[in-house]
Amino acid sequence: MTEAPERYVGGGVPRKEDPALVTGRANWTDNIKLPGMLHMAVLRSPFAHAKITNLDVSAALEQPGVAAAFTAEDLADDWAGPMPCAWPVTEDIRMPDHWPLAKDEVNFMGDAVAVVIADDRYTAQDALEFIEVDYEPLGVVVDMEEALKEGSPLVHEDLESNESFVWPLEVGDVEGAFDQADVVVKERYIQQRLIPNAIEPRAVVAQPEPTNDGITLYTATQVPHIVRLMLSAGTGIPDQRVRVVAPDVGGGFGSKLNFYAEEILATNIARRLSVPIKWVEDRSENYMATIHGRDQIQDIELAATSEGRILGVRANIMADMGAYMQLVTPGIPILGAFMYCGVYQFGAYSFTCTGVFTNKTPTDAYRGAGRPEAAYAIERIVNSLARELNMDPAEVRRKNFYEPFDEPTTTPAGIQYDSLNLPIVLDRVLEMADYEGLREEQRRRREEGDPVQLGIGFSTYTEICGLAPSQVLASLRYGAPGWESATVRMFGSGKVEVVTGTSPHGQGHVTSWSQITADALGVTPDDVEVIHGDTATSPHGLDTYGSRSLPVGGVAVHLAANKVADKAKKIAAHMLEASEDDLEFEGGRFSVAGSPDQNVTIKDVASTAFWGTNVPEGMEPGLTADTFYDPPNFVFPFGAHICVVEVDTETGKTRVRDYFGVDDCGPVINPIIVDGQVHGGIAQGIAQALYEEAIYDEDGMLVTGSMVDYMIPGAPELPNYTLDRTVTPSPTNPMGVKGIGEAGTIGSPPAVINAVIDALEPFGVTHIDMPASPMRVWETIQAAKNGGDA
Ligand code: MCN
Repeated sequence: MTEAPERYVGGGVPRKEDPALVTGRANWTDNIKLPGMLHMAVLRSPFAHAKITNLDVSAALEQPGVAAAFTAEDLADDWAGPMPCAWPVTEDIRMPDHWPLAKDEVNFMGDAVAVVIADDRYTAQDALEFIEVDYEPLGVVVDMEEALKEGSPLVHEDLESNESFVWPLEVGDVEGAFDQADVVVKERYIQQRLIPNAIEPRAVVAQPEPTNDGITLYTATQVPHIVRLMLSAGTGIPDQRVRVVAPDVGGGFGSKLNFYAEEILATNIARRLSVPIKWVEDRSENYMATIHGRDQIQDIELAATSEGRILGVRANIMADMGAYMQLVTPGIPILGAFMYCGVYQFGAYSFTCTGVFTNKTPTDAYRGAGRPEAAYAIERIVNSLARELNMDPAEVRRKNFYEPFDEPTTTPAGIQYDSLNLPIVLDRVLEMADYEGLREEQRRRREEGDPVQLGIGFSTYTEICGLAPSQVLASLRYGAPGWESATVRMFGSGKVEVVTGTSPHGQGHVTSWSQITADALGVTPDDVEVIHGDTATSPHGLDTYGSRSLPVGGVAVHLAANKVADKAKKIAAHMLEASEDDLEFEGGRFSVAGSPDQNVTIKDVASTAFWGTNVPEGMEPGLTADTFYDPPNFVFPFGAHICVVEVDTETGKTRVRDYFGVDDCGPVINPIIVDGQVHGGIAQGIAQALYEEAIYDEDGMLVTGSMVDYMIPGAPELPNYTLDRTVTPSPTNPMGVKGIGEAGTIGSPPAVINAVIDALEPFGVTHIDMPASPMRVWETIQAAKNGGDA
């Protein structure tokens, strides 16, 4: 393979995406205006669980400007079956039928009941008021433990239980490990429910194609290729006539890794009425009807020796599915199944996950998806072990770390980590934070009885990302392969077009893929155009989630670009009448070793390949290469974080004073982008730890239904991060790269909560749940002062 010296990879190339974004020239789905386009509004259930005893849209139809209105019954023949769940994690999983519009019964507040189509959005929205619906309320269950009790209301009567599945994993002699242990620590953690808040809510424009009975769907999605598959299966339109376009997408954080009812409804109605249909979610619909994240109860036990060596871990998880399965709902906790052993080497591990239905919005992927939960549980309980043994939390971690390795190494959960070097990240973060100095300050403030106490919290994490190998995904019953595809084309001008199957929505793939291609072909990033997010121009792809884009899709670009460089070298050798082996390639120029005057640029070669006049005999003209890349393993970024908080013990308010992180995602393509990903990721983790929580009342009403009640932190709540990196290449892929898109969100919540608990140690506090809001912290302090009673 031709390897050009790297010029742009690793450099801080400014994001090519940003000028359009910051000057308002981005092309959001809501900017799309098509001739004859009508607008859709969705009537949603105000009840968490009810029978629909009467539904009549006729008065809505009489409103001026209203073109149509539909119920589930009206559209019954337009869609092949219930909405798909692509990850039925066990063979005997219970899954309810989930229709784009509820049939006879609604199962959560926000469930779609009927739609109105009108000339404009406001008319459609107003006409919803004229739809007559009678509901007969049914019993509601919002709490997972209640849901599993005998006699509890059933979310779906026909399933005969609120238990969806039980997914077990056991490796090694777990009983034996716990029998032998000197110390057993047992704790329960609550992963509160979270609401993803992408800046751009969901939006859809469906455009029927009268000439071939096909459909074009513009949708604010992370997964246009997966949406194409689903639309084709549900409508029966052959997939080559289904075009799905993800225009500029304003964030997703997992919530747009899905296939939603509104995508189906807009498609079906556009085909029925033969006009384009637009639907744009408003923020309160977003809170009710786009998926939620987390919502788990974690019972975790850890067995150790009196010296602090871990012998075994048992994790029993309950995961709230909400009322239905969305695209990968049941698989989300299973993504964490292999990660509750964290960065520690020991012999015995068991994990069980019970999936539970409740009358709430369905859960699904939210940044980290399964891995933040696992990292939180193990990083909290390791801290508790340190407390139990009166050891320093850094030392107990170090004692159980893997020795550094750079070849695949089997973990207690039976998978293989690719490469880890934990001591260097821990040493570096301790040094950056001046750990000794912090402990000294803490001692002093404790002695002085300072009402504002200092807390220092650790997290040493790894995570599983780069979601691929197709065979492994299939063995986990995941409903999609894991490869990624790329095409690299060099035109006669020497300019380059890269077609990628990834679908960026904030991650800067255009810049990163341009850097990778520029280095392989000796051009500049500005010479490279990256095409993505449109199944017509980028037909093969499996999209963006699970921090897979660089370790799978970026590697595919690298491989395709190098194939092009290899062909260019053959043509250059022919042009120079030299042997290929004697050619050197530097700065976009092929020259004969020892005779630098004999040279051609890759642009000359591109022109020659285009004209087809001087290519080696038997070689096709043109400079194009395709790649499908399916890696042999996942990748495992890792890191060590220290969070420093000040907790006002009189008001309960926590301030994150400093945040130190050393992360390792292998070689970095673009440090500006990686810093941005880590910053955003940590912010989202701090948000979970201290601020955000979706709350339902006992009737299943979403109490935190807007940004007024759902506390999203802003810049004033967040510290300046002090970050560094180490570079431990992955043996999984030829670039050695690991993903970074979720690492910050995975590493940070336990660091923050461990810091809050550390600050409250003088009060004897050993536990607090997320979010550690001022009220919760204050109540915890009062309870500790009263000997445990709140
Ligand atoms: N990168 C790099 N060097 C590395 C690793 C990554 O330069 N060693 C760069 C990549 O080239 C790419 C970016 O970092 O430009 C992220 O790459 P990767 O880690 O492969 O993650 P993905 O692109 O697959 O992004 C998915 C990830 C996920 S799962 C969520 S959720 C998330 C996240 O990205 N949602 C985001 N980051 C987000 N950022 C924004 N702005 N908006 C979202 O919705």
